[in-house]
Amino acid sequence: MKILLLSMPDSFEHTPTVCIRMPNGALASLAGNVDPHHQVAVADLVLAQDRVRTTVEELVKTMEPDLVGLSIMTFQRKTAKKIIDLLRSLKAGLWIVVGGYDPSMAPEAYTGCDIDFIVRGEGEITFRELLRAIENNRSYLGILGLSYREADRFHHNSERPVSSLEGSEIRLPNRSARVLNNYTMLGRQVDVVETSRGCTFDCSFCSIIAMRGRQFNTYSFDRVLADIRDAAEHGARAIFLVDDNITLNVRRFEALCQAIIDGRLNHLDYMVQAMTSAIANSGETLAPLMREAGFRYVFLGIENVLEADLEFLRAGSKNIRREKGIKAGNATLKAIEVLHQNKMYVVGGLIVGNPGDTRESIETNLEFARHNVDWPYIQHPTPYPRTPMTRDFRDRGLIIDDNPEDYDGTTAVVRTDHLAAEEVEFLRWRAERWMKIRHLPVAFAHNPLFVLRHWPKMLAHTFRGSTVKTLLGLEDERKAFERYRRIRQAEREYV
Ligand code: B12
Ligand code: SF4
Repeated sequence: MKILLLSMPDSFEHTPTVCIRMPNGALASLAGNVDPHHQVAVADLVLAQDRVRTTVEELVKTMEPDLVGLSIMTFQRKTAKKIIDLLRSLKAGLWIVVGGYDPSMAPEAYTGCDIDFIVRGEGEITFRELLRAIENNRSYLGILGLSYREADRFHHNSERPVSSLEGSEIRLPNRSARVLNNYTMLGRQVDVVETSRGCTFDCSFCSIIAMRGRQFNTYSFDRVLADIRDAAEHGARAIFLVDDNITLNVRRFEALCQAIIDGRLNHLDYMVQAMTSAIANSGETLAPLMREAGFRYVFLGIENVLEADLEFLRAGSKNIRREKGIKAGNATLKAIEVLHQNKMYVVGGLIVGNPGDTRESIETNLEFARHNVDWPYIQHPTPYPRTPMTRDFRDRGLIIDDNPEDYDGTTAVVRTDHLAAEEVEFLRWRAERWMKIRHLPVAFAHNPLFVLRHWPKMLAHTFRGSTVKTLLGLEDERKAFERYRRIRQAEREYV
């Protein structure tokens, strides 16, 4: 069969496509796990953000796929539906499959669309079995994790248990299937690699709990190194380890860093997500190894610097610092210190706009970010389907926006008990732009040609909505904020 796999073009505030265009790891993994006689093409539409319609038209015309698969996050739902309509208008008799976080967590949002299948949860095995069933005209009934159309309704098969990732059940991704190129992380070709899946914590805002249960599964180092080598052979000079929580097992992470060094793969730049507690409590041994292995940016899940907010986010325990095994306060400052001592940069993940938040509590977090993180990644709590947080916000009547396309993390869609959603967003927007430009010299030192060529566009993106008058303080910043919101709204029309 001829199979076309698409990821959605929608991007969000903190990953502007001028500097960050990441491949979707799911699609290459699916491509690597179908039976070898299929012809598969992977197209990340974030690489064609300004020409989505023509790109899809061209791909369908040249490839004439039998089946198209779409990978979708919640904030991409509206775009996905438009692409589904476009595909239907381009080719009759096409099978359309949706998968990823949104169809898995909210399949009911897709049963009314003109699609044939929903793959819920992990996709590799389900998708492989689905293709075999279609080819051989067999029943879909036994395929775990699959929902399929049956007469005028959808039948939902039982859930598929998560894979242990042991052995060779899940094969390496197929990066050669990618038909668009120009992935970048500040001018360096970037790729994504997984070393584990899942997490045993239960932060209230995170989709991973409902997606995989509180389980942590790991790939062997041989497989991980082979995957990194494959990414490098396909041109990558920067690797994002997309594990949900690689720091759950610090000793394993240390051994992995050592394996990267021994495997002479430490000439690449690495990025990773980490818990503050793991970095603070094991930093002395872990951080130097990370540095030697090539880690450059660490996304720290700080979430919030106030205890009451951490409690609401259920993120207290992953932010605890211990001394000789005894709780000794919040781990954040210590984690940042250790990373900085080892010459790594901190991408500070914070969530402001929680139910109890006041102007002062939000300002406290923004002030913290201003002084301590290298690149702010500040978001608002977003009620994604089936997260514990969503139930909480709904029960308290705090959700003010039900449009999934606004659920991009930097649009405030919930209010607090004390502040309107728009005010929360304004406070973040006003502070964050200035924090971001401080990182420009570091980016320049590492990738001078890229920054020289693109700094006007980078600044234009960061300050969109603002004019010289705004920057000189001759105009009320709220006017610029209004313009920014209108621009952001218009940007969401990708198709
Ligand atoms: C890496 C990552 C990123 C990276 C790279 C994104 C990319 N290009 O793929 C970056 C940092 C850029 C990013 C940004 C964002 N992300 Co993100 N990200 C992740 C993370 C950590 C891992 C995703 C991954 O690669 N997993 C490995 C692959 C193999 O697994 P997978 O994606 O789950 O795919 C499997 C199945 O879902 C299924 N599947 C997926 N697609 C398809 C398609 C078909 C056809 C089929 C059959 C099956 C299938 O099969 C796959 C293989 O088993 C997840 C998870 C987490 N715990 O935090 C969040 C996550 C996906 N991100 C999320 C969000 C919200 C975002 C942002 C909007 C904001 C944010 N929180 O940072 C932005 C927007 C991105 C953009 N396009 O601009 C949410 C999505 C929630 C939701 N309900 O939509 C997650 C779940 C985190 C969370 N908050 O819980 N993200
Ligand atoms: S520690 Fe990270 S991956 Fe684990 S539940 Fe919390 S946010 Fe999700």
